[in-house]
Amino acid sequence: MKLVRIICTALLLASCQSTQPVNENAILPVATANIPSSVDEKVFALTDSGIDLLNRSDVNRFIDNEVKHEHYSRVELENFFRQVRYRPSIIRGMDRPGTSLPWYTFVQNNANNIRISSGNIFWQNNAEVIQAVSKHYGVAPQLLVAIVGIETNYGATMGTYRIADALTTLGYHYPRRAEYFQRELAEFLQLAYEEKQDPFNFKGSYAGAMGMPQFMPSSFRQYAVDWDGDGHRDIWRNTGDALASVANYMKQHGWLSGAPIAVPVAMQITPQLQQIIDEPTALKYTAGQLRQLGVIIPAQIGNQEKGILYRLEKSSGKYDYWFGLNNFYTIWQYNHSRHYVAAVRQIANGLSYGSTKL
Ligand SMILES: [Ca+2]
Repeated sequence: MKLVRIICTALLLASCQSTQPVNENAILPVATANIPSSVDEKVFALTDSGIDLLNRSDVNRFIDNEVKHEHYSRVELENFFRQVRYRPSIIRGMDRPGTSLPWYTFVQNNANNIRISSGNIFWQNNAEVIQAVSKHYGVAPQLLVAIVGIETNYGATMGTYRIADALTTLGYHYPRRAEYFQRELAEFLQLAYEEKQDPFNFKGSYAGAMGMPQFMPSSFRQYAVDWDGDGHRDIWRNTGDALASVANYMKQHGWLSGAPIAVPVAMQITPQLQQIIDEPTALKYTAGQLRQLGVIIPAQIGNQEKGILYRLEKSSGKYDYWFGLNNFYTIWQYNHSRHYVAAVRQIANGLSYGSTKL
């Protein structure tokens, strides 16, 4: 497939990284697609920025590797690097904290009543496919709606950056995450080849996340689904493809049908409990262990269930405490932020159509 002649549509993709992030939220601030590029941004070719990419050894190593896949010729890859554009606003966007806001602000920004009522309309308009996808994958319909709601306001704000520009800018002008984004760039080029599309036709967030569910290229290649069977995983324009891709991601990451995401707990905070709250997010402590430390967990949760003790700042200096269960951790893998998971839950439980609360 030649880079220069592929035709196109828009594409897709998504969210998150299953492996690496060292610190929470390092990769994808929530709703990256919602951050606008500045209108007066100076856009110029990477080759005009004083650094000829094709003279860089890391770019040439990348090209050498890609040529081995036999999807693109060396000339095509060199042309690709000549055509990409450096976007300074992308670097600024990455350095902007996405989820360091207190919960009471975060939830207002991401899971407010407008977001929830828009979700009801989205559900009404897509009831049949939402139900079918949910049933097929065994993933709650309100979760699927909440994910596309928080990510892109139900497909309204999927990002306008060319993915090729975003991933190249981050891969070669953002040293802190260069390795990750170069890997995503390689995944992206293979994905464009597989979808038989021109890489320059793919649009998304400044971080390279695509479509209604904001999949990164690696997630797209691993989890995106062609629900309607037209030969394309169109998570930008086909609601079935987008929702099935989210459902597949959640199923593959351990979603348990019929189980809650989190339950409220009561406790007197102690230094030991605070230390547990501050630990990295993982299914580490059982309900039984936490009960022995004085945490009051609803009786419906068995002693053997593992989860995450976390808190939400409901107003300045005042906290609610929660026990996040298996499904909390499933959603956390989609975006490594406890606030993100809690906001998804808030949307899901606020929707009129969900029969059970998560
Ligand atoms: Ca399709």
